[in-house]
Amino acid sequence: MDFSRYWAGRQKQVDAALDRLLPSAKTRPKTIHEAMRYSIFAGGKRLRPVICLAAAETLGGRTEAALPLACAVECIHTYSLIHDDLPAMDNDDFRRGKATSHKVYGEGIAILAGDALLTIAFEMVANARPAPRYGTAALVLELAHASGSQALVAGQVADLEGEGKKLKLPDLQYIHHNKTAALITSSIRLGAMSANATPRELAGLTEFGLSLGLAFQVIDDILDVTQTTEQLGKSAGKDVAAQKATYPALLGLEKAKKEADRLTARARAALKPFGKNAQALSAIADYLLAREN
Ligand code: GRG
Repeated sequence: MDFSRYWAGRQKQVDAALDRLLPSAKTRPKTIHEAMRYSIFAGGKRLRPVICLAAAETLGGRTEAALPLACAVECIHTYSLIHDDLPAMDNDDFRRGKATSHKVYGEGIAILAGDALLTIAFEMVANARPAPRYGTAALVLELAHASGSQALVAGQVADLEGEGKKLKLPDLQYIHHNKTAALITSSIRLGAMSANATPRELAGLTEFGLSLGLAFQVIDDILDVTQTTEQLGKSAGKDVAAQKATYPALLGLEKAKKEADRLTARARAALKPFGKNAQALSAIADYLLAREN
């Protein structure tokens, strides 16, 4: 498959759907809608929505059915980045190659833009067409669990509280699992649910998502120490500066790279039962391992 073309095509579909589903920048109060759109369209990779669509495709589902769920996940992800960049958290000036939300709109509007993106994500899921096996409540619950205090928020709490402390590998794995892998896994599960996955199919794709999500964060930690700010579009070297526990810090760069390879291989192995239908998901796993930003 022509992977670059595949990815660009999916990004375009996601961008068009986000544009349709978000209030226009002229909608009153304009500032908040401008701020929501500023961060959403700042140039993210769209990994989570693209894997959501690819999971649906693996099971023969329709892209149109998965798109609102894909957009919802991107809204949650973008809210988490806006809040993570705030002075009270990671205090960053630069994200997706642009000034962070609070630098452009001020802290108050940045907090509210995050809140509004979090909220509209659930509106998108509630308005999505349910599948025979997965009603609206099941879809809402899936996203709520992945974004809540026992997943995404849990990871952020552990990350904040771990700064400057000597964390061990299991602590780091807990952070990665919750801060990163939970939402990535949920993106895949939502795509699979939109395609009316059987329990067995859902379990297989969940296994893929967990390994992919963990690999993604190990690679992110590696890129933080090997790439420049310009290459990343966000501040490089932040983890070392904040004395954060990361795979390179705990294991060294070489072992961290081996761990990323091992997790990616585990992710690909979980796709075996899906054969050729999982071609796109498999290519995504390879692309993420080789990525430079
Ligand atoms: C504030 C509740 C709350 C949570 C924040 C997501 C997060 C938790 C913090 C952001 C910083 C970080 C390193 C998160 C881990 C996940 C990650 C690597 C995010 C970056 O994802 P990409 O590379 O970003 O997909 P783009 O900009 O391409 O969408």
